[in-house]
Amino acid sequence: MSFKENFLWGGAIAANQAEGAYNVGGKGLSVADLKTVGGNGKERMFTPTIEEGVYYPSHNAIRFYDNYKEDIALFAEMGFKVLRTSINWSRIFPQGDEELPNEEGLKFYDNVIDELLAHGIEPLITLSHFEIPVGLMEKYNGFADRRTIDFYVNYATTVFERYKEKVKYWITFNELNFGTMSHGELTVLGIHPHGKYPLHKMPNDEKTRFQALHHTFIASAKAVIAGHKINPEFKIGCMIAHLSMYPLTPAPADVLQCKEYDLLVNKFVGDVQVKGEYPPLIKRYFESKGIEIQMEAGDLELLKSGVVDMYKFSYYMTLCVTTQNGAEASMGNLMGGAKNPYLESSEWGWQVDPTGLTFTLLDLYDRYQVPLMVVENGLGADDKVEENGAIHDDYRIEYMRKHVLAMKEAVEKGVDLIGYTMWGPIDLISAGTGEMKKRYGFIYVDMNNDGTGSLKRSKKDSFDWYKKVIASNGEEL
Ligand code: BGP
Repeated sequence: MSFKENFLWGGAIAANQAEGAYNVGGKGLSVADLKTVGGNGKERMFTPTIEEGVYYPSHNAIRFYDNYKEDIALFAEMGFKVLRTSINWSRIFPQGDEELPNEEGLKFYDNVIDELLAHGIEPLITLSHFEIPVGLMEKYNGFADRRTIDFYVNYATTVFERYKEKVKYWITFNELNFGTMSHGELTVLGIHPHGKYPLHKMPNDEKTRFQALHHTFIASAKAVIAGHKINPEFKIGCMIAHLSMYPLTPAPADVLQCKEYDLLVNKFVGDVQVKGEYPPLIKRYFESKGIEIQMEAGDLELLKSGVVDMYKFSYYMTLCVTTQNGAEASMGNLMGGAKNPYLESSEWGWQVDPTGLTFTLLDLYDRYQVPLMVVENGLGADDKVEENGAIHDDYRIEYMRKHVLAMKEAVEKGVDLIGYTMWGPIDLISAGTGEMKKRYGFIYVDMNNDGTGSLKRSKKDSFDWYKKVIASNGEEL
């Protein structure tokens, strides 16, 4: 048993981390455009307005906006079957609440999608990848206000209609479970981080956050329903940052805590989008915290009829959970945890765990029994360019080989896995830190942390390796 014949091999990028041209072609500002560079492993800083002399990594990114033809040609050379990218909402609706879309923004995505199709690459489009128009944040406090649902659905419907003959695979929100955490408020929910919202004086607290998250659930469900009406062949997925976790010790208290965190951080959002209902245990959790989700009549039915067709997730690392004080800490994607003594970590402190991917695939398939797709996975590393221009990223090849083997093992055990889009096939801006030197790509981009560099693209050793993996459908590793 191995990967399916039509297994979707490819890579994933996101508009704000790749495109640049943040104010070109009628584009409005998105929340990502107000974020500056952070430090190693530290969160990126948000400034409410653009200040002269401050460096905002998304403003130029790696100029995919101008280079998309060259970049797509390189993806095609590796044999990509699929490219996951996002549409930047604020290119289409610059303020977020306009009735009619910005034609110039759509034109750019017409070109990108046509270019992909011309190379036989299937587009997989994320509607919101950490990109909510700043206008919606300022006027409505993002998804804290129910009206934002309609703006999102109008945007989704606009692009579904436009690309109904060209795009089959969609994701409604990137890493929506990030919305369960306080630092996801701005990024996925569009809630103003400094508590300044002229129209709605809602506090930035857990109640607001979970209310806003409920609104994204409704927005996602309405988009799924609308999408299936526009084209019943659409395959629309959720996207969860699966933060797989283990109890640090077999102490029952650690095991119990781990189970509870897994529900709150991973399974809650997955259940709502895949099963169409709030899991019963999360309702109790909310009650215990005095959180009451305001629902309108019909919300529960909407969640049920707007379930996604497949479960898509990102997987980079695992973390450990413990009730004990003083355990050594580790960094991670979106959240850290206790350090696992059995695992090595990346340069950015993320614990590398291929077996954890097999475990996660089994866990998810057992729970949901819908097709799964790994839509992000990879190793962020500070690559060195040799004098002759070569980049020997054998550590990346090693990381990916082990993760592909881990997927294969899950497939052998019966998991329905339909594809793999590794993260950042071309170096791009880090979402977590805004750095450029945290590189994931098979393609090197000559650009530095401060935005200087020629932007020239060159192949790393991993480029040919991945080409071979795709050509052999995951057999030659
Ligand atoms: C995910 C995001 C991506 C991506 C990736 C790697 O959480 O969906 O946008 O950037 O993580 O994270 P980082 O860029 O912080 O290394």
